[in-house]
Amino acid sequence: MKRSDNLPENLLALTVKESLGEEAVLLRGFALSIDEELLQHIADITAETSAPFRQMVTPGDHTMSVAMSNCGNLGWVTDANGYRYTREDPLSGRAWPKMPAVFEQLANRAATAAGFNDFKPDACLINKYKPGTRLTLHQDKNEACFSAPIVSVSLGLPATFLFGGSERSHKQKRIALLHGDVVVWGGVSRLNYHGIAPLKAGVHPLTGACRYNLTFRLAG
Ligand code: MD6
Ligand code: FE
Repeated sequence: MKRSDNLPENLLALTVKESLGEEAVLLRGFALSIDEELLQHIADITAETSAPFRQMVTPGDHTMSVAMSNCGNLGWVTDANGYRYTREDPLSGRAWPKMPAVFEQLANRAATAAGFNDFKPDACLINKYKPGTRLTLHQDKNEACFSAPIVSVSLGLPATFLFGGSERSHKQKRIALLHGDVVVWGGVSRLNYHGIAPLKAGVHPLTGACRYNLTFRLAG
């Protein structure tokens, strides 16, 4: 039996919620019971013959330090033409890999635990961080509608999450995100600025010298 066969019970029973602000919560260890299954899916999706990790280029011609891929009906991309969602992977010209059922179920359960019912993501951005890589402060605003929450899953090396307010200048909280943690935010916090501080060196027993992040969104 795969561990996701008892996903709802596993996930809901173990929830410890920490508030990060209005309508923003950290579910400590929420994905821990299915960590290996999630990592196997990430490996399959990002295999050389599927949708491999790549460092995308911003419209300002800056190569992102974080490597990215996607699964689901829509995938987030950036290039000289801007930030947007596409149905096809620009590297292969094919549709992005299908979102595994266990990903969708995890995102839906986490959203429910955070107070957002009926979340059905159509996009899953997969981020890979090596030591020293970072994600500068940004808002997630390329989605067609901001009424759905965002669900973000951390795997592997720990990271420091920077969580600010509705303006870039607002003071940021610094939150340690550990293997298996899930962050959910929406509502009044949906457009808050956030980022990831440069990843510290380390080795995780399941991922080696890296951190993965899955970000689920309703993009289209
Ligand atoms: C990361 N996450 O955790 C990057 N965005 O690697 C994000 O940019 C993010 O965690 C929106 C909501 C949650 C997130
Ligand atoms: Fe983001």
